[in-house]
Amino acid sequence: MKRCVLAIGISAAAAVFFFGCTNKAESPATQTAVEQKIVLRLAETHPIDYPTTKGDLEFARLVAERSNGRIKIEVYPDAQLGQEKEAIEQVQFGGIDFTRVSISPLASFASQFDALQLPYVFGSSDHEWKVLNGPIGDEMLASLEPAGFIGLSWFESGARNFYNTTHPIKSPDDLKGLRIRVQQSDLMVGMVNSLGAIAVPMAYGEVYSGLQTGLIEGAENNWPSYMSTGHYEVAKYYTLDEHTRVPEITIGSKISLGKLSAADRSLIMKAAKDSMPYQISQWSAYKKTAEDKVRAAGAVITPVPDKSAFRAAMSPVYEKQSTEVRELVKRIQDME
Ligand code: GTR
Repeated sequence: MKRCVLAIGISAAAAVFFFGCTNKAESPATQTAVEQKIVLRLAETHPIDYPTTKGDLEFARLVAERSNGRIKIEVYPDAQLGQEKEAIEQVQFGGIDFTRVSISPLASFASQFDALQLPYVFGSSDHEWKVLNGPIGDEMLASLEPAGFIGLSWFESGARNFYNTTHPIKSPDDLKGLRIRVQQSDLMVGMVNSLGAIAVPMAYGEVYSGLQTGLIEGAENNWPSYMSTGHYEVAKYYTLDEHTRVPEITIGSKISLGKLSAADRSLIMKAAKDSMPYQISQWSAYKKTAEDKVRAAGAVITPVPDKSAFRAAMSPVYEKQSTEVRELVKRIQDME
């Protein structure tokens, strides 16, 4: 008797679509898979036109092209699969296969990542990329495995700046007493508290309403995020203190990727790396558009030509770091 089976399973590892017609009389060895397609999901917090999402789509395009359409990565933008911390947890448990996140919330799962988000640890974008593209970057990606992640690639994130609803911030003293939203990271809480402000860890998607309702008075982010979230509409004082350059990262689930063949895994890992130049190329144009839009909307931009007062005020954060992080910081600083 001939029997057709359509099995669509979203396994913990991957959504695998398998269509096969089998004859009950046949031995398993003669059963043939008509088509086997692997569908994997990637969670992204930003909108579809944001540079990181474009990088994700490039990653997916390369994987599809190089597997002749056999492996499909579905990109879910706009935090459709959850906010960053939840997306990371899902990846850890294999419920989502990949996510592109800031390393800031990831550091709660792998504390060595704090070395990359300390204030002013990178002197410039060139310094940051020298570190990420060198042995430290490779070691950091590999170091995620014990936590259940496969570190895949780095994306550009620019520098983060403080903004608020009430007044221009010209010196660290101007931040005192302000409730400032930070990413869900202990280091970020410590950094903002060291300025005499009150750190409020909160998911990215809640910041706009937080600013609007007065739950918080400020936050901090790069030009592209300040613009794409519309935060500039409700918090118009933006200070160019450039306190951090927090890399963006794409991670895969060790559980999901562990279920693929070694060849498919390396195809995916190479495609992720190869998507980096495209994302970086998208960044500068988007950043310029963001800056123009924010300025045209009447935001008050405060330049900080001498950042030493901000640097000094945030330096106590370094003292709280573990030996592992301090050693990494030393190596990072030696590369400047
Ligand atoms: C952005 C980053 C996001 C998210 C956000 C935040 O710059 O690209 O992934 O981490 O910051 O502040 O939560």
